Amino acid sequence: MSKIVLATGNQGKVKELASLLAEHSIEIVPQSDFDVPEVAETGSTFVENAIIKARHAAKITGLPAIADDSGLEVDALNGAPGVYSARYASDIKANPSDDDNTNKLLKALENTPDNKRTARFHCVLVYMKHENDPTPIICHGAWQGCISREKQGKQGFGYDPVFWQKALQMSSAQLPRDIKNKLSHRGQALAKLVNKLSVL
Ligand code: ITT
Repeated sequence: MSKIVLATGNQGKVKELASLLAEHSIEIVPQSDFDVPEVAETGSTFVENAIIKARHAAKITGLPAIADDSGLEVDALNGAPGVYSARYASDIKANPSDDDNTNKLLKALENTPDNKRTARFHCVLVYMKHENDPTPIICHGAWQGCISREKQGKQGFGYDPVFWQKALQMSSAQLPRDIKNKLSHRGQALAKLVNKLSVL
């Protein structure tokens, strides 16, 4: 299989996807190697945004591309922050950090009881052979958890410090990396994608 460009500027995603793909004979090049600029994520679904990012990277590099659009769905917030997960606290601060977003989430759930703090991460991965690929491969993974009251753990990125795994009594920022990669929304979506790519 030829080189594939990884259409993300998020280093947390690059690390996880690269370590998962290293087990397969798929050669991935991060889009930063080609100076691919950011593209506006104007879709209202993970699927639309992942297609926008994959198409953009494929157009600029001339290579097949894989994009990841992901986010956190919190039941007590009617599904927010959802597709806006990376920009959740942008009403408070321009270009919010992971910490800004997580603090806003903890505040929004301040009065939510423990049994109503259920949430899940979603990840949609899209593979496009070229910018005009009419049949992108689309794979979805979801990972169930709940939102803790405090941040715990230093690994991972985004909302990992508050994404609590009850069965393991750990946040996803405390899980060993290989365990997160096995369980996570991204790990699940990537396992499906690798399977589909292997039959191309
Ligand atoms: P790219 O668009 O460049 O890929 P991004 O961070 O803007 O990077 P998204 O629009 O897909 O990506 O937003 C995903 C956000 O969802 C991410 O910034 C985190 O806040 C959150 N998120 C997704 N997967 C996560 C994970 O495994 N752990 C923690 N937070 C995660």
